[in-house]
Amino acid sequence: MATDIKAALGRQRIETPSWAFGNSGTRFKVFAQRGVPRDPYEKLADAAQVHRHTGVAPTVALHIPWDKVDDYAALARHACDLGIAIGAINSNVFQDDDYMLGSVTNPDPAVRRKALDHLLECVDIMDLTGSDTLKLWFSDGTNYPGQDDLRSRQDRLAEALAAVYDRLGEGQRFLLEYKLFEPAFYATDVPDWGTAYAHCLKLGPKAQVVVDTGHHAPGTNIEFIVAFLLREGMLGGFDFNSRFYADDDLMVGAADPFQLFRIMYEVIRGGGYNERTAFMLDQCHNIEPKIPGQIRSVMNVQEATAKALLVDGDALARAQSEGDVLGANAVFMDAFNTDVRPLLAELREEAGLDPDPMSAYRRSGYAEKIVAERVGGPQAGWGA
Ligand code: PSV
Ligand code: MN
Repeated sequence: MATDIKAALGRQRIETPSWAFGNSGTRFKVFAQRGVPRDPYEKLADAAQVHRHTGVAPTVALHIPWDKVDDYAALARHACDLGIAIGAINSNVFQDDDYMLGSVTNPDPAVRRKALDHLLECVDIMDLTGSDTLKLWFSDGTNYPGQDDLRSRQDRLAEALAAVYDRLGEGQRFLLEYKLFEPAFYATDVPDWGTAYAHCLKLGPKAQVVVDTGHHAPGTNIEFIVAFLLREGMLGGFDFNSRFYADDDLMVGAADPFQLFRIMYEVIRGGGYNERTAFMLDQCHNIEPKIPGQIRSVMNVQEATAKALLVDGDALARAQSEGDVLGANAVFMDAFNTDVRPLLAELREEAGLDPDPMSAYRRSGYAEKIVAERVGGPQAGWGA
């Protein structure tokens, strides 16, 4: 049993986001940290540290244009030299003045064309980097009732998605992300999983939904959404993070480890624990150091996964079929309350890693090295 669980944990892959290594903050203040990367190459070097100490984070997602470079093939080679690879390409149609009234749903056809060209450019970058996943998030929406026609905006969105879908090559897919609100406050054009699901369903198997755990109303049962999407073959992956209030982008598993466990249970139960589901982090480390913030997040996902794998399926099925409410709940809680840290330490040692990635990183001297070496030049951050 423990051997099976360890084997399953050994196969786990968690993707880090390049933007987690740059400076970030709130609309009130972005705090600069020393040693932060100045370009995408340095971001990849930091991501490689997360993989070096955890052994389960071999890919890093890019965000375009934050990670724009002249030679994407060279960037992919750099990743390879560091022992990692480029993961999902994240599009960005939310940071240009032209997008004030929307990107692909903008009433102005010229702005829509510009947004679509960017999305198609992201597919070109997939070709150049070997990435198989495009992540689409649209900040599009309206702030005031009557501001624009809700239905026409859906038509424009569908048209753009179809054009991107048609451009996808063999083995490529896009993941459509939804978000309840922000930056639009009255109506968001892709506000929920249902809207994302309906658009993807119309297009075909290369379009799937991505669940960003921070993009729901308080109290939403995210694991239900996960179970449903998996049942329909429409769950493409996760943007993992934690929230207390809205889209806080805090470390996954920090605010609600029980919720993360419940999500991972449904992933396993629904047959989604494999390479077809992208387990990505989408976080910003505003006040904590970034590389250990990512290491901690990866470990939190591993711990939730280990606990979910520990759920005794036979005992649970028996209790459920007998209508034993408390018994079934106890099976769940027993797994959640198990201390899986020794098991994960053992797994790391067997893989030739330090059993404690956080302290291994601290002892490596990498943090001091980047502070000493990365002097001068503008630091990477939102918008760079
Ligand atoms: C939007 O809030 C989002 O979750 C999307 O994934 C963006 O690309 C990402 O955050 C940027 O941090
Ligand atoms: Mn996200």
